Amino acid sequence: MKTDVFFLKRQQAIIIFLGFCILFSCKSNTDKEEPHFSSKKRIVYNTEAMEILGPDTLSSGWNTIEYVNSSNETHFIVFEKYPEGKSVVDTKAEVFPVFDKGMTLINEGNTTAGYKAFDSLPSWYFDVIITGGVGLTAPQSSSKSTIKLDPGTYLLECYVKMPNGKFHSVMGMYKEVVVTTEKSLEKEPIPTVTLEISNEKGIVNTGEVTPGQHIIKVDFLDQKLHEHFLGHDVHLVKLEANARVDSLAAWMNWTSSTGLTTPVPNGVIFMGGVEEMPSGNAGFFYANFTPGSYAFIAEVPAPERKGMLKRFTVNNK
Ligand SMILES: [Cu+2]
Repeated sequence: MKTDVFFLKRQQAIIIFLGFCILFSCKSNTDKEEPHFSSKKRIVYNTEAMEILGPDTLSSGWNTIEYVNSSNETHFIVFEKYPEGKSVVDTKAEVFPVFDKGMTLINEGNTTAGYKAFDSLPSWYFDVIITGGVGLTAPQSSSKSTIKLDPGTYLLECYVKMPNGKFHSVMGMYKEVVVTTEKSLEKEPIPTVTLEISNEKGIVNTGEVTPGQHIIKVDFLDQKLHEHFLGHDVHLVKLEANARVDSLAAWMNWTSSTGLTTPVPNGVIFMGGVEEMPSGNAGFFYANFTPGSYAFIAEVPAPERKGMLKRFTVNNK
């Protein structure tokens, strides 16, 4: 168990690092109505080129994060909580060089030596915890998620890949954010649809999706390391007539040369979701449904085999 946890942390560290090595661009766009919240404060992060722009600090507790993707790429924002006293400064000094060396070896085909290089990572880096975030969001659109944050220092990033294979985070799509001890005014949202995600049953939808606005809760009944060294999450996609679900499923694996690389598969429009969080936690996201074909899907290898690709249809009332 301990080994698994260590391995998971290491792989998370790898992913996080990939988001940092070099520099580039990501984005988002504007939003819709601000319904169902007690909070008066609107929290918006956006992307104009290949970066994350927005508040440097957030209150602790429930936060509704709106992601405005003004770019021509699909992006997400994942929140990674740093151990106390550590920040992106420490990452640049102690982590980036190690990942740079390891990834270079792996990219050269020397996988064993590459993973061996990660043994030089500082011990604190294995305490980074992925704590949710806003799911994949199509170009020129926006999405919104509500997540619970503890005080601390966080790294926000997107590791979708550019057509040339470079991670967005490596190109500059990351941001350090401090969550203060000041409590947010927000309350936990009341969902209209609840999804459960687990290794045993995949994604299970316990509510009917009807046309109109919905608040979707994602209950993480468990969490585990998948083949791509990360845990599971939930994204919403709209499937147009020309969409191929097998292409979408294959795309959700960043370790393949074409996986998680833009452009996204034809006919697939990402509408947000909730990024990975530890077992026992829950997050919320918001979507306005029109009649059509959709799917809930996790960003993991072989999501259909794991029950983590659930198609559904929204019918006219
Ligand atoms: Cu991105």
